[in-house]
Amino acid sequence: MIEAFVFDVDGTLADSERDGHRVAFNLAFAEAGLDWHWDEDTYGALLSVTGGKERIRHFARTRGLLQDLDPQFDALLHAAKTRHYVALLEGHAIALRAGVERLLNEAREAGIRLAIATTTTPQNVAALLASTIGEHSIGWFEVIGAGDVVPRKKPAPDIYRYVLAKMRLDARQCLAFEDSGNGLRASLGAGLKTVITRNGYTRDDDFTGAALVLDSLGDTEHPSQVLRRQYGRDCLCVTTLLQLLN
Ligand code: XBP
Ligand code: MG
Repeated sequence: MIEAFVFDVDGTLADSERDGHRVAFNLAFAEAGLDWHWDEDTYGALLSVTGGKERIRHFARTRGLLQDLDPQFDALLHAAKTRHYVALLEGHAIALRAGVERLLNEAREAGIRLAIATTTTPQNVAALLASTIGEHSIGWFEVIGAGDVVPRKKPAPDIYRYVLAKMRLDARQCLAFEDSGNGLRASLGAGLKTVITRNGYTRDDDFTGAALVLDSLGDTEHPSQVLRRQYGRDCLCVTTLLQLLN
C-alpha cells in the first residue's frame, strides 16, 4: 500500500533548469569575471552531471582549466550561483509545473505523507516552495533530502535511501516522482516505483523501468498525457494514480 509520495525537485516540481539554474550559473560566472556562458544546448548536455558543484568542476576539467583555478573555485562559484538562483526564485521567475500543487493537496487530503529527494540544495528547495506555494508549504514535507546530505548524488540511490530511513518506510510503501534518467536510476536503485513527468531537457532520456511516463501531472487546463499507455486525456488524480499502481 502506497503511504508516501517522494518528489524530485528540478524538472519535476518545476521546470527550473533552463530559465532558473542555467541563468544563475551564468550570472555567477560573469560576476567572477569568467568568460564562461552556458547556452541552452550546452547546459542540456551538462545536465548529465548531477550537482551544481560537480557540473562546474566537470566543465572546467573538460576544458583543461582545472590547474589554473583556485582549489575552492567550484564551491565559491556554486555559492554565488545559489545566491543568484534564490534571488531569481524570490522574483518569481519559476512556477510549479502543471498539476503539482493540485496533486500535493490531493495527497495531503488523502493522508499520503510527502517527502523530497533532490540533488539541489535545501536552500533552493525552500526558496522554490516559498516563492510558488508559500512558506507554509515547506512544512508539508516530512523529510527534505537534498544536496550534500548524502555522499553520492543521483543516479546513486543514496538520497532516496536517506528519505526512506528518515520516514521509517519500506520502498514498497512509497512512490517516487522524477523527470530524468538519472533521477529514475536513483529511485529504482532504492526500490521505489516511479512516475516520470518528462520535460524539454529529459524528453529523450531512457525511462526503462518507470511505472508511468507522463508529459505532466496535468490539471483541468492542461490535461495529462500518459505517454507509456493512453488512459485518455485527463488530469491524473491520486485515485487514478493509486489504481494504476497498486
Ligand atoms: C537536479 C540537479 C541539480 C540542479 C542544480 O536536481 O542535478 O544539480 O541542476 O542545482 P534534481 P544545484 O535531483 O532536483 O533533479 O546547483 O543546487 O546542484
Ligand atoms: Mg530532476
